[in-house]
Amino acid sequence: MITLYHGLASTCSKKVRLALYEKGLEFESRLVNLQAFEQHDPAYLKLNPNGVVPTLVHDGRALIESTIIIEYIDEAWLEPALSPPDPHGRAAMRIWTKWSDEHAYQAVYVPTWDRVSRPVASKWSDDELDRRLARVPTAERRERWRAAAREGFSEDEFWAAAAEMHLTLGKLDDALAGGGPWLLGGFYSLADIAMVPFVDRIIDLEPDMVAGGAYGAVTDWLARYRDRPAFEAAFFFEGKDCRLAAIRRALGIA
Ligand SMILES: N[C@@H](CCC(=O)N[C@@H](CS)C(=O)NCC(=O)O)C(=O)O
Repeated sequence: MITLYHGLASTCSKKVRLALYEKGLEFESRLVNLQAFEQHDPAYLKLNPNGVVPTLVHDGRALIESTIIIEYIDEAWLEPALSPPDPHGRAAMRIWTKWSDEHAYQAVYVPTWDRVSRPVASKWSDDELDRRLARVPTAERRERWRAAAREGFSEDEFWAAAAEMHLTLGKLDDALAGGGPWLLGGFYSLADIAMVPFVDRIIDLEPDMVAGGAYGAVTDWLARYRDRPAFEAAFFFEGKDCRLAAIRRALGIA
């Protein structure tokens, strides 16, 4: 039995949904409302001590960290294989998954939190903020929520994030420039799964970044992606609009 704790619009959750759907796996869905701080409920923290989504529970054992979860899915259910058969191909794939964790998502969270978390958190009184921060289990996330609630991001942080997003889009474009169709060439892999929520989030938040033919190979890759049934299922989960614009409307901050 598989249970997925996830966020509708969460990029890391989309990675895991995509891997599950590519394998044709059924799972029980437990949506976690991040803006309501459900990720810090004591019962959830027992599954994911970092207080973030996603968490996958398989046969009673909880797994955390989206990249580790998608690797687990690929190893636990062999067909269709989402990792190349040769060590060199696997290493090339892990360069992408490592980059996604250490650079791509670290950058795209800046406009994401500015657009969604900040409008919600900035309304909290000092007392409410203290109460909420007391439940955040890691110092890193406590600081993220505190900053979102108060001063927000600096100009320098916005510029650094934009530079990192452009760098990542350029790397993707170079990798796909030979015609792809996927990041490792003919083999569709966890590298594609790790990177596509990042690109989709940029189109959602900063469409100008990829407008006018900039990163044309990436745009073509995304168009190919949208034809995959697993993409539709993961990015429009149970028919719901999982883009940030929809979440902002639901929160009354659009
Ligand atoms: N490295 C973690 C990052 C998880 C993460 O940051 N999840 C975000 C949603 S994409 C989250 O739960 N944010 C809520 C919060 O930080 O309180 C992973 O890949 O699973």
